Amino acid sequence: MTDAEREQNPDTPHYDRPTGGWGSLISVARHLGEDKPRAGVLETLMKQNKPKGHMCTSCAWAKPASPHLAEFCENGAKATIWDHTLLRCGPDQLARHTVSELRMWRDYDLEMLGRLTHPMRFDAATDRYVETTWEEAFRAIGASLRKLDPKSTVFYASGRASLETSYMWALYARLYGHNNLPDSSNMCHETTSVALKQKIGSPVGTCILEDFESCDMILFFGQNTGTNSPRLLHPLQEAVKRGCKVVTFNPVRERGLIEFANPQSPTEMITGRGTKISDLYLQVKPGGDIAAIAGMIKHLLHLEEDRGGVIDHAFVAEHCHGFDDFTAWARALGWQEIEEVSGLTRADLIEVAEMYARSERVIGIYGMGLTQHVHGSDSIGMLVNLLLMRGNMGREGAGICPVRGHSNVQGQRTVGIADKPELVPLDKLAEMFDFEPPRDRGTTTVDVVQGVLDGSIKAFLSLGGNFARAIPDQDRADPAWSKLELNVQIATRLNRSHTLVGDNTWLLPCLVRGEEDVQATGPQAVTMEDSLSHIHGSIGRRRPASPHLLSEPAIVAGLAKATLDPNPKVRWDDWVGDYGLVRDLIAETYPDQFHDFNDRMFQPGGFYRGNSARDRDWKTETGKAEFTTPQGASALGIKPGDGVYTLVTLRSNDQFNTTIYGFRDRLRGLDTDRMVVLMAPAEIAGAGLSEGQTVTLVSTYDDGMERRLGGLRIIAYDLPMGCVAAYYPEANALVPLELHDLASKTPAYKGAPVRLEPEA
Ligand SMILES: Nc1nc2c(c(=O)[nH]1)N[C@H]1C(S)=C(S)[C@@H](COP(=O)(O)OP(=O)(O)OC[C@H]3O[C@@H](n4cnc5c(=O)[nH]c(N)nc54)[C@H](O)[C@@H]3O)O[C@H]1N2
Ligand SMILES: Nc1nc2c(c(=O)[nH]1)N[C@H]1C(S)=C(S)[C@@H](COP(=O)(O)OP(=O)(O)OC[C@H]3O[C@@H](n4cnc5c(=O)[nH]c(N)nc54)[C@H](O)[C@@H]3O)O[C@H]1N2
Ligand SMILES: [Mo]
Repeated sequence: MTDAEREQNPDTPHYDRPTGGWGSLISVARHLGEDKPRAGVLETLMKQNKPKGHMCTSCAWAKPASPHLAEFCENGAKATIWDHTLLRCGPDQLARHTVSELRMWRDYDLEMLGRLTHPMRFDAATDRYVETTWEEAFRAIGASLRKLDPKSTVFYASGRASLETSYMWALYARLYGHNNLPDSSNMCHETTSVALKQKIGSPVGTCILEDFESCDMILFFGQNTGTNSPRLLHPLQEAVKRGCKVVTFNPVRERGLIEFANPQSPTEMITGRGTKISDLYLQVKPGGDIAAIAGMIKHLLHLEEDRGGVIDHAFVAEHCHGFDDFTAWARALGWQEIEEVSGLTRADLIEVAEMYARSERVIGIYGMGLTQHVHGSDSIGMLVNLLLMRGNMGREGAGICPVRGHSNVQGQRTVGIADKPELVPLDKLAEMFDFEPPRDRGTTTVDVVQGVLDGSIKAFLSLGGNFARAIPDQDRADPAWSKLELNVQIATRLNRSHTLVGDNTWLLPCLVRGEEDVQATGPQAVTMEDSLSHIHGSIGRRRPASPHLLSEPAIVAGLAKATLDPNPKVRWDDWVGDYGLVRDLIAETYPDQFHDFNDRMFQPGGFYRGNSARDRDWKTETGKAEFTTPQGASALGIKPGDGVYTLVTLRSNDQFNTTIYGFRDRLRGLDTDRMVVLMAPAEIAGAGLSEGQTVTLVSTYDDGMERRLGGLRIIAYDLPMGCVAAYYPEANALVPLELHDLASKTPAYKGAPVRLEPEA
């Protein structure tokens, strides 16, 4: 077994203390100082992720039934501090800057203006945002939508809005007449929704928190736990202490998967020593996961022939389809190709395969490292293949566990925000609300950008998020936004999408989840679904940042009433007065999963809405779990070579998507202005470049379009050969829109081909 610690190239930047520990406490304390939170934020934090408290607005990881004293992590704390800042961005502040000027600002500086306080509209004459009233905004937006063809409009949602808001948003779109309901998932885990549905008949992961108590091996693919879902480190640490083996596949040596010190363990805090997480850390090349898993599978097939007892034949025979075709493919694939594409050695892959063969209950965890590739669906299919071979699906302590992003992104799909009408009970909606829902397919993120570029999309309404900054090819898309006939942004802080204005642009500020939401029947609660399909109630208790804010349900209702003809079955005002009525509608629409919703919403640990694949009920085309054969050994659309590198876009430890909290990527030992490109030392030397030199990255995607990003400083970093890494969203101009997962259209943010041009 290799010692994960010793493998780190000591000459490149890294962090050698455990994740968590004092480092995370100090970082939280610093943000408490720098980000100007309002008094009482610590009290709010202590209630976070606990029954009758508010659910964190950062990641979607599960909230346990018996929470820790502080059930929040460093990044959850940053998100809360960010939400409850003292800084304010209202008409007075925005009168000082033209929108053209704001468009040049960094993401960090835009959000640092503070919480949006008033509804505003863009005034082209002065090139500024100016105050408006809610009545005027709803009236004008409704009137614009009434003039447009519904099919030419898009209702985007970022994965933060509650189940109640999301249900209303999707219903509003369908009553108006379209399924153009992309959400942030279309840039994220849509690969999961499509691939898992096809392969195991359920679009979400099969694991629940208890599985972490009995698994004996965890395989981690492309998910950066220490930064993006730190509370998962707790069950992980407990599993490791029980003797569970962990193997990580990731091009970057992410500290959270190497060592973790629990800030709530006095011993670990005093000794400064944490728990080693990964037994084996394999720096797979970007896009090399299909090959890596294929190598393991080849060895498993070999072991089966050699000594038997490796493949769960009974399970495969009873529950699966496609085994022979897939194993024929794996047998035919040569080790040379496997080693080349994965960048890993046959010996290492055999070692993991042996560990896997010895393990009885295995969980496969993954994140954006698998989903954001041209053949991302194939990578997920390979992980499913590996798990199915030994019956590690639909059994306690085993299964597949995609770690979702936004705190309610999974739930948004569950309650109807879907561009794919077949996933929504349209007949039921038709009956409940007495209308004919649209049945045609809606738009994905990629379709939306194409539609904005070619002019077929005329209106864009955004329920949160920062779409224009999160998408691929943003330099190409930027100028097109101003041509929209209507642009509506429901938001909490100013961001780049709000600066790409047209004549009819509206900025509608809303409450955050931690704020008190009082409606006609009193204070309201909302709900969300975590990554493990558990539903939680959430109550905000803080005074709103401004008296002019409305809740998201109230904004959706205000827009809908102004857009649609009255319908006695659609009672927007009643629903806003009592969100419990919206939960009743959700329960009526999805009775199997949401029955007795209002009674169950505060169940400790959340209530489980179930998963057919977990029960080995395969809702696929064949009625069985599918072994699938990938299209090739690499997940990349374009292979590196001859001065062409695979660009991986990364999140730092100091950001939540396009919200940049600061500039320290502590867990990677980096403290930069983010305009950097990371490269293996040997790669820098081989290309005749030197550390500290400034370069331009140029896309080599061959479609006649120019894509460049200059001013990037080279940093030597412990990475595999053939790839470079830069930060998201700064590097998004280099990701071609057309380069996306073939099955789901999730952009290939982890696999864009680039070359380097030295700057003078
Ligand atoms: N603090 C914080 N928390 C967050 C977020 C945030 O920005 N900040 N974002 C939220 C959202 S919306 C999401 S979707 C999740 C994202 O969380 P993750 O799924 O962790 O996403 P990333 O950080 O983009 O990348 C994951 C990892 O993939 C690795 N990787 C890149 N290419 C490959 C590859 O080809 N193969 C393998 N095996 N690994 C690869 C990268 O090195 C990185 O460690 O986190 C959520 N939580
Ligand atoms: N290159 C590259 N690009 C990527 C990725 C990548 O890994 N690499 N990851 C992709 C992924 S996984 C995702 S999920 C997308 C993220 O895409 P989005 O979800 O669209 O973007 P966010 O950055 O999360 O949105 C931040 C904004 O949301 C608003 N906001 C915050 N809280 C609330 C709230 O409670 N209500 C409302 N209405 N608004 C709120 C604020 O105004 C804030 O500026 O980006 C994708 N883009
Ligand atoms: Mo995401």
